[in-house]
Amino acid sequence: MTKEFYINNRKRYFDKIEDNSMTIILSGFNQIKTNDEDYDFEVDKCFYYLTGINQSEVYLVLIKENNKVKELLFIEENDPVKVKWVGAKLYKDEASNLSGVMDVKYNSELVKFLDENIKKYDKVYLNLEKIGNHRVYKNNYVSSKLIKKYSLINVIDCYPIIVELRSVKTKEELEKIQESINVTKIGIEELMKKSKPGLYEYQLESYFDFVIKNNGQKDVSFKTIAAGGVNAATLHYVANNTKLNDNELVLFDLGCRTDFYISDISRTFPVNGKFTPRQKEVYQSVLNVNKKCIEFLKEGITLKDYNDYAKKLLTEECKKLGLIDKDEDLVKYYFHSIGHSIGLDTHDPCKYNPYLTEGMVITCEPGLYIPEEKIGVRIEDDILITKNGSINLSKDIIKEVEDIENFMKNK
Ligand SMILES: [Mn+2]
Repeated sequence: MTKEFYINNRKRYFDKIEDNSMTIILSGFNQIKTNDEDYDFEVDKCFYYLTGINQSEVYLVLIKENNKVKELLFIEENDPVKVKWVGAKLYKDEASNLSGVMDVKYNSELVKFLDENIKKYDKVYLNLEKIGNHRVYKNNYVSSKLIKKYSLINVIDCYPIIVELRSVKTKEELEKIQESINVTKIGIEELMKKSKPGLYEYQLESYFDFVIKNNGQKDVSFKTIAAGGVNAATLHYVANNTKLNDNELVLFDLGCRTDFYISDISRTFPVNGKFTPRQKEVYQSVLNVNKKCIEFLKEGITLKDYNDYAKKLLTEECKKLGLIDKDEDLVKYYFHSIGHSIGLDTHDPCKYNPYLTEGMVITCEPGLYIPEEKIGVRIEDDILITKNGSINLSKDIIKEVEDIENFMKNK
């Protein structure tokens, strides 16, 4: 993304907040993994959305005073010894070039700055995401400290405001998501080409990882689900350590991320390239629902409408498959929701906006899980909501029975 994207995001944020206010958002801290090793740093996505900076311990301070705006960044100063060991962190001009924030100071100046300024403003916006949750979450730590230290009373949570902005994607964001989907397509085709009985799930998974690493500065969206046979009946199976058998299906739920913009795709195919008659029946049922739900999506419906519609269709399919007689028994074979927003996060937050609006990207992921038959099928696409309907951004990733069988025969 260019810095104009982040400048514009801050402008949209400023339009939504109250005057005479200060906003403080942190990028996050490094987390110790063990001994002298850290976990990979994962930037706070609200911070990233406003700055484009992926680095720990960077603070964004936004001031809106008499409807004028002031933007500051506080970054760590480079230590020459650390530079020799792990490389340099951003210098001031680099932080400016990425974010478009011109006033960059060092973290050593932050406390003095806050001491002198924070009390001048009627309202202080802090990121209170997940406060009250049992997990200690990045910004909460800093927010709690600030509230205590400065006896802040008028604290407003900026998380819902940023989430509302994030849930509707711009043209640039859609391009990143599309790029992630396109690479995922290559990866899935590689899996279908390499699939054969006798491989372990993790061996097949590794061909996807290769495609991701080999396609530029990308990463997987989340831990890949590679589930053969009965394992596919566990929704978030990630052990991926079972041998793939002849005449079984394998379910992949995976994705790629480009500049943190993710794709989230599921495909299910026969390990040996040919569906059994029963597998084909179940697969076709899920595919019917997938296609009807994609057609159903458009601006103005709610996620509840969408979920109810999917359940109604899946209930009909389960009856046709001879799995259930009563509607309430659907839960035996389908127990998750039909879709979620995607973006900088795999489950991108959008709960503050009950109605789907143009520019949102929502997954469509019906599934049926029948452990007694060792069958689990999920088919997931990424769908752009428009005024009059929807656009399937992953329509080029094959999913028709005939196309899968032909592709795997000719691999
Ligand atoms: Mn999903």
